[in-house]
Amino acid sequence: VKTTRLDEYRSPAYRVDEVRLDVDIHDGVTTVSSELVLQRHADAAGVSSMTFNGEGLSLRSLALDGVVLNEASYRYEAGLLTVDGLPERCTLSSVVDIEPEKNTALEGLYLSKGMYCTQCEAEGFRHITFFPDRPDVLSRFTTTVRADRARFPLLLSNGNPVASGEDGERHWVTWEDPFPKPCYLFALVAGDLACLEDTFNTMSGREVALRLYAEHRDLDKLDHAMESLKQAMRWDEQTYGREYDLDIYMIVAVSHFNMGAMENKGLNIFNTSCVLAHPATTTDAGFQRVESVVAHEYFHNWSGNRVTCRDWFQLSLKEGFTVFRDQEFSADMNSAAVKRVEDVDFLVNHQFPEDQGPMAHPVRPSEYQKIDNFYTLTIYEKGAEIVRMQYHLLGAEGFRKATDLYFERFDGQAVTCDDFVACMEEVSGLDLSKFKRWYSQAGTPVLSVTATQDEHGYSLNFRQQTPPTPGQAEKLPVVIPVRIALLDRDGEPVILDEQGRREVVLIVDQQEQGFVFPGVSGVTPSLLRGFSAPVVLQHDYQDGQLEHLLAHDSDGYCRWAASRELYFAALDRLVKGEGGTANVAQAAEQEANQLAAVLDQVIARAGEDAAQAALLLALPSEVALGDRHVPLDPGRVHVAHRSLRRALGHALQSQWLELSESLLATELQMDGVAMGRRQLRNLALEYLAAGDHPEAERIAVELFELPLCMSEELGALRTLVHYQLPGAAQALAQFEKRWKDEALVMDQWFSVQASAGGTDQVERVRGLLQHPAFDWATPNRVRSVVGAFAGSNPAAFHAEDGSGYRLFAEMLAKVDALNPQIAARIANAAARLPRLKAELQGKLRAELESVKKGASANLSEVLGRVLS
Ligand code: BAL
Ligand code: ZN
Repeated sequence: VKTTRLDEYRSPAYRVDEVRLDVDIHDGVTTVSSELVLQRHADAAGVSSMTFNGEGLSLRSLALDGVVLNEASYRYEAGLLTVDGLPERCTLSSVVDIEPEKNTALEGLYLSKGMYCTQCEAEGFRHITFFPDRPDVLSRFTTTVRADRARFPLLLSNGNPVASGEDGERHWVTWEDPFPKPCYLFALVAGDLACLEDTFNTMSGREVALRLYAEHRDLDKLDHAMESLKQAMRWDEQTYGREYDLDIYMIVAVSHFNMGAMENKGLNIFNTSCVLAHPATTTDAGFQRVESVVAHEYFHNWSGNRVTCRDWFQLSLKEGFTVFRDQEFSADMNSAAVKRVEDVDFLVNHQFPEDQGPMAHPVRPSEYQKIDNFYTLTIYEKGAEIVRMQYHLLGAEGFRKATDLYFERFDGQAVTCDDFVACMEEVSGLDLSKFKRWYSQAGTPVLSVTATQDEHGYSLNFRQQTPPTPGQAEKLPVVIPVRIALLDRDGEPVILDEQGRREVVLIVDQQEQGFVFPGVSGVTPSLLRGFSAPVVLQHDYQDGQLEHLLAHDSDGYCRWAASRELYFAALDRLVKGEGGTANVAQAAEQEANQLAAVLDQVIARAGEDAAQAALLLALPSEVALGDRHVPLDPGRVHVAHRSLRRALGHALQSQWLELSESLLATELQMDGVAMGRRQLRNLALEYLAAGDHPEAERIAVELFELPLCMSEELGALRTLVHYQLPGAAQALAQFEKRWKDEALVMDQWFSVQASAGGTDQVERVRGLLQHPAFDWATPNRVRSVVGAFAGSNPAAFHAEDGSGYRLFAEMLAKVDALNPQIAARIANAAARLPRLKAELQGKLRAELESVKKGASANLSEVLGRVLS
């Protein structure tokens, strides 16, 4: 497999100014005719040959300026068409046949439940026609789509419809996109879909038609996406001064989709899971996800489409920035403090492990084999944190000036992360050269802090170190903005400097650095407020300080981080403790009794913000606990986690019972407050069940029988199944009967079972694969079983006898044969291999090695790194 390297980047010899496509859809074979208007770049004088990507295309004819080319003047091999003898300006025409019906990899043009649709990012367009498939070739597209009129009444592509016609039983529509774009933003849809229509008046007074398409049966599930879209459009105008530029904005929901959604110019294509929402079928988390993904794809219209990436090494230029934008949007639409903690929770639980394992890579990688494998949490979430740090370094006003400059200067261009940072520097006068190490160095920096008190005052001393990662043994210090406050005995932040500030940002950019606060004493440090940098913070808190932070800190992140520290300290002791299970249970009781007082205070304040209370009261996940222990013994971690859950359930049982019953709503509300209350109640119910409370089953069954919404129904089902309460089997059967025709709900049904912890669960998961509704070719269904098993069921996945690994390997091979991208993504669950205890490492290694033998390039790259 070829490795692509950043330092080998060369600009293309020819531009493609115009693309005229004709896509003629017939059952079995689609014929794509294309005309590319090529123009040699001024700095490529003397070059007269050009290569075009093309994968699996059946070439029917090729012509240059209308003259058919014979086979002596071109070569098509190994996915590349090379044409020689090109003049400075010319038109290359080709006709190819493709077979979308056979496309199970879901890259390029494919069929999803009777509808034709496309996915071209990153390198899907080469499966449709010949093209220089790279993001720095920007072209104006005109696309004609032809298909049977009765079966495919709707024919869509990017831009505006400019002509249409009928031809017997067939019809055609021509679309013109006035904005030059890279081919990864090309999209096409042919289907029979229902449409929800609305309009949006932009800040300059233009009216934009908004059209959301889904299967007819799902028309009632589009309102939330439409509201979210309009809010996102307004927010981008108000926050970034960015206005939408076409007359139509379309979103199409499709069932078979590798990603969450795709920002194709004017024609977004969405996984149904990220656009459809209805209280009866969608959880509250699902509602929030729709809001953020709709916004994310919309924001790409500027951060990604109008200004795009020069090459795929710059992927975080658009993804990190756009994630930051969608996070801030969601924070503004909901509770900012809760949103920040949720985002940090996700980052530390998922991106940090990626950064600490064999898949670690910089936010701007320097090489890759398959770019699809680099749509990672590092590119997205860590990338967003890097943009967030720049936002805070410049301040809101400075950052806005810098983004204005960026959008204005690079509109219509394909640029780099350096170009983005250069705008930040130009506007602020800051020198960010050292800061840019965040882009090029992989690994999560560890920031150790010690506090000392002497006659000069209170001092904080920092030491930073970034651990080695594959291919990067040595690391330089990075620039770490550390936002801090020092809390007095009443929990009030003290004055820190002569300007009277009670919160300051310390810039730690040396390996070791100290800061003195004269005259300050008797304080508790509140560190990394707002999670001001993506680092692992280490500090030995004095007795009672974490409890003090949890009780008093005004910073939501620091309260949450204090709760994590307390839970992890207790859990770590249980994992490390000697003795058998009986002793663990006893030790867990003691730990729970210790924690009870401070958790009781959180519960007492739950009325202020139920969502925040739920975040503070939830134990860190079993997987997160495992990540703290090397060599990892997942069985031991499982017992420790389960024991503390049970002990906390028991120690606070009257509080959990009270929360389970008092938070019950009588009518459905879908606002943040109501969602927070449901989240807290579901958590309380789980604790109640964990503590074997006799009322747990009754409450869960009542809730399950008469739920107000899917969050209640699924919360009850999860409690019944995960705690193996007697009503579980009946509830599963009832749920299946109720929802068998709702694919997204059935995904949840599968996922609840595949993630039900317990070492005896491997056979149960194997059974799910035999269910008639299980389908290897549907990514959402595969994720709901294979993904949930490998990612959220550590006890079964790491079963001592290796049966979980065997099942995992079998599933990977099956998925890979159909859809390499999905297989490679799921394979990331094996990245903890080097941390496992020796017996398990050997078993997992053997299984992965056997899968690797016949693996696709995508899967092979991931397994190669894991096994290296
Ligand atoms: N560009 C791929 C999907 C997304 O990040 O929006
Ligand atoms: Zn994106």
